[in-house]
Amino acid sequence: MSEQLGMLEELPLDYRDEMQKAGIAPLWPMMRKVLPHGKPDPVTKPSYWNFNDLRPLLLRAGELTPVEKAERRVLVMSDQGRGTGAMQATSSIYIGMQLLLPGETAPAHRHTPSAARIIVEGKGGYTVVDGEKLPMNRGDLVLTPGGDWHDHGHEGDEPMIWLDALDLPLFVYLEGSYAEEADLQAQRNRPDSAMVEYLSAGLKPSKRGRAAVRRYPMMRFPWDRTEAALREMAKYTDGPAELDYINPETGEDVLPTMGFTAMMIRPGETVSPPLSS
Ligand code: 1HN
Repeated sequence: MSEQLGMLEELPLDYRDEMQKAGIAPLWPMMRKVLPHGKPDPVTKPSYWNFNDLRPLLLRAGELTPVEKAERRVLVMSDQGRGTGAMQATSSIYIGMQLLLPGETAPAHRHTPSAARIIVEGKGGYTVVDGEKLPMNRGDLVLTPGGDWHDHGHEGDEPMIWLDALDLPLFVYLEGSYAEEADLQAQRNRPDSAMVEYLSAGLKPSKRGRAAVRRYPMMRFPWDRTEAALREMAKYTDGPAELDYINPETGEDVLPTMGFTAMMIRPGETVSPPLSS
């Protein structure tokens, strides 16, 4: 059944006026817009951003805008379906590239959206999440769950560049997006939990005599481990090797709104990952 639904113009003018005054609208002329027939009708377009184009622009932002004037020095990847200036890459996901120069700090704040970072370039950077100092090494996946205080620092001598992914558009849509600001956090004087409690896959601290488990117990997934695991798995796998990042206490995706998978594709291989929910 796909007959045409009635249009607004078919309704008498006085009726349309009365409806407008009453603050109401008929559903049927808009029905297919909010409920497309048979399949979704996304605004989001496949988009491509080239790091070699983006990198010099990001480094120039480092010269033009001191971090104190930016809070976070980021260039945002705009969905081509929404056009220039769009603060989102898809309906629900924001991604951007952030630059922190040697000696700089980005002040603490916390917000309702969650963030995850993938480190692209540089050494000596770190982020502090809820008092835990998380080193940023190339390829690491670093989490900042919604509501956790976080600030960034840089003890190295070359620019740090990383990719930020946030569920920000979702929170904007829900009208629940906001932040609070503070000074830099005190850092606990110990390595992060990836180096202590969750050093080895398949092992977690015993339940016996233990304080409550944190909701996000592991907030850094070191790339050296992920890469070693992918390479080993690829030896015995036809097609691409794929590993899901999980919360080691629950086995669930690392964040409620965002999951991450590392994939190794051999030269010449092509893959079309299926849509999943
Ligand atoms: C944010 O807090 C960070 O903490 C990066 O590094 C990017 C984009 C939008 C809103 C908050 C960060 C962000 C952000």
